[in-house]
Amino acid sequence: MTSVELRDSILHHLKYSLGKDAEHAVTYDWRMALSLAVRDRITDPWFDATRASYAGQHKRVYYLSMEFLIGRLLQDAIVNLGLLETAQSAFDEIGLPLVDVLSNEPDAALGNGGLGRLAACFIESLSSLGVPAMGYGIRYEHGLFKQSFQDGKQIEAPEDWLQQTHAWEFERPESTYHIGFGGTVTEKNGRSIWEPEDGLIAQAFDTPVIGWKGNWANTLRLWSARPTQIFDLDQFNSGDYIAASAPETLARTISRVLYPDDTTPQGKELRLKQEFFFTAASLRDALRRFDTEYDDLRMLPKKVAFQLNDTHPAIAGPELVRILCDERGMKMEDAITTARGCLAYTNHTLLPEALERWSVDLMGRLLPRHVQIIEQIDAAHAKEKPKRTVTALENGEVKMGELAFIMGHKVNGVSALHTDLMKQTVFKDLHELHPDRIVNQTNGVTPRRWVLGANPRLSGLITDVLGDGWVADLEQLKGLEPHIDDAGFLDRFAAAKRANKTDLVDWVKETHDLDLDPDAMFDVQIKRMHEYKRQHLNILEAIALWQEIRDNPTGNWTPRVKIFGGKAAPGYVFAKEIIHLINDVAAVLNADPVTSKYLKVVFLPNYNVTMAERLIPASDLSEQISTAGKEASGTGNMKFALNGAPTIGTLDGANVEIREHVGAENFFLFGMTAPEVDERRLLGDHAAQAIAADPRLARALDAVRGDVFSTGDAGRHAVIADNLSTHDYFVVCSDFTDYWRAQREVDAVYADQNKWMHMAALNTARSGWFSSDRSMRGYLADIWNAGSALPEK
Ligand code: NBG
Repeated sequence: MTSVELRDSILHHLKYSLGKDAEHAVTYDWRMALSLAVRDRITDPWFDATRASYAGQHKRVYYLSMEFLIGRLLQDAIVNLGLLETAQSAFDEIGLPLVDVLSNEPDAALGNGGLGRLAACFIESLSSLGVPAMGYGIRYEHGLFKQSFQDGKQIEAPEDWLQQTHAWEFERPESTYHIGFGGTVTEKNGRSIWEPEDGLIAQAFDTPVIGWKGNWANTLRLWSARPTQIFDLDQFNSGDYIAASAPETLARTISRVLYPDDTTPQGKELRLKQEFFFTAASLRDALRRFDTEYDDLRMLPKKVAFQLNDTHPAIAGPELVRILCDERGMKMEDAITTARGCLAYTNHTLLPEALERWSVDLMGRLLPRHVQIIEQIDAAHAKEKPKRTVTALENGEVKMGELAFIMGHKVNGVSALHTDLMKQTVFKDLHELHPDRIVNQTNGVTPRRWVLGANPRLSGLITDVLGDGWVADLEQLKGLEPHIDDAGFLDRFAAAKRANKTDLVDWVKETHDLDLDPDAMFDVQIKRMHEYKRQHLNILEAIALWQEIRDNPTGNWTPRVKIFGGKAAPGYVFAKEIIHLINDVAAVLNADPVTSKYLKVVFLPNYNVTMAERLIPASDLSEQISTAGKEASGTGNMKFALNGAPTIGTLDGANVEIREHVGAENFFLFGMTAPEVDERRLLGDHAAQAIAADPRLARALDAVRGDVFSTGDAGRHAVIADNLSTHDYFVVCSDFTDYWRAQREVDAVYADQNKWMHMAALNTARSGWFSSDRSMRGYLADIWNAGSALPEK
């Protein structure tokens, strides 16, 4: 497509789809027109992919996920279609900067963090690999809340991405399913029949997801809830307008908002309803498709794979059994075996408090038949493993992790360490019963969005050296290694980083009126706020460093800016305290005339996918400092490494594998290992001991406890100091001293820019394994037994 053709298509949509005259069009109109013009280019490959999937009778992969943190879609689509330069020229002619048009798009935050972003990367990789696949989720009207700060405290406001028309989706009024809740189960001719009492309609909205080079597109199908009955006309006519629209309001609540929590469960009725709502609709939809092609249900495991992204869709097990058995007449045991052949489960956390459990009372009220089926699943499992069994139903609760494990033919962890720990801890007993069921699939990230799209400068350099094959085969980045010492390579690498930093500095100035020095090291921690991620360890180190610079202002300090970004779940009080502390520390440090040229702290509000795309390419140092054993994998860690930011981190999650790939000498390791953490906790007074042994830590904690960062409001941050000095579950104090040591090593290396850039470039060259294409190939081979439908090249 030429830029003239693209321009004409944009103008056509502006006029005929949006009804706008170019003269009066605002940025929103141009963005919509461009999106529609680009969407037109996706439609043919999308139809072709659908046809090819049917024609080849390929096995289909269905990725069921409560969250798809897709962010903005326009630039990604343009990049994958190879239309970036074309779009640039088209808008040069129109006379509007393309960046302004692209940044007009709302960031679709239909997820909380890593789990949702992973789903988005996977669906893009499946398209890039040409695998017949579909993502199923919920079309939340309101995604993750918007965060702002008032006096340093987090304020939440509703997110409203659907206030504007969503340019990418196709509404499917004809693709609807009735989803029932409650009611009774009756027996008829030996069959159980569930007769739900209430119900609502799940309606599909489809977003095409185009893969690299536009060869294949899959569908992200999101369900929206609507009532079976719009409103009660009698009530309306009698004047009771509110009661008249009650059923509608109630039904729509199901897809109204995303639960704003990641690693804590909800235990709320609405949440269970959301889970069943999208899972049931997705299964029915997939079975409808299967029925158009095959008439033998025993073929199901050969033709259909359902991947359960965490336990949120784990009700898929009993629901599929119910459909096969009650509705399609399969024998219960066959139904269980057939369902298991299709289902697999990914676990994303070991935090015990995060594993979903539902009371049998609640589940029985909403899904009476499913509770019966879970009992039968347990019974069948006990029969299969008579010596010692593990059940999903226990002490009046349904344990969704166990249920997903028992009903999955494979269960996977998301990094090597996490998978090992799964075997040793949460699923120890089940693993002993089914030693072949747990497999590892280390997470990955899509290079299209996270390198090519987000970091055009670095990408340009890589392509100059290697050609563009690396985009589809990221391990080719290894080919950079022999060039790192070529004349000019490191200079160009450093220049790209420096230019990215300058862009960030300009943006921070413009949006937050803060002055940052692009020559300072940009030390970045961006992720959800959680005690196990230990943003408080990072800020304590900043405080200690500040105190030390004040003691010795003429010392040889390496200038640093500590950048934070991340949201705290609205109900997570302690995480909000940490935000407050970081903001208060920032205010004091940034105003210090003596130290601020060496050390600044910035907390950027409303961290989201778009902000990550801006920050990661401009980062020097990646903070991955969770308590060992707690971060299942991490995926931000991979994005930083790929973009040439070495990690300071613990042996946790995928950090372990990143360090193996980039080399121990290119990774700043500190802290206890997972077994050491467990052992350390056995010492009742580990925090007190650590504080007694490190005067720097003691002094930093005193400053937190005292008035230094409290602007007269004495004791404001005492909760944090007290927590850390007493039980300190996440062993912040015990890891502090080694963290400090590693940070000084970082300073020393950074002071030698040549050495630093060498290390940074090696991080890029050696991180190609962390592509989500590699992850998807692993799932295809080890879990789904499926493959690409594209002809081999
Ligand atoms: C998160 C983990 C991360 C991991 C992502 C994706 C949940 C429940 N888990 O470490 O905390 O990278 O999942 O696997 O959100």
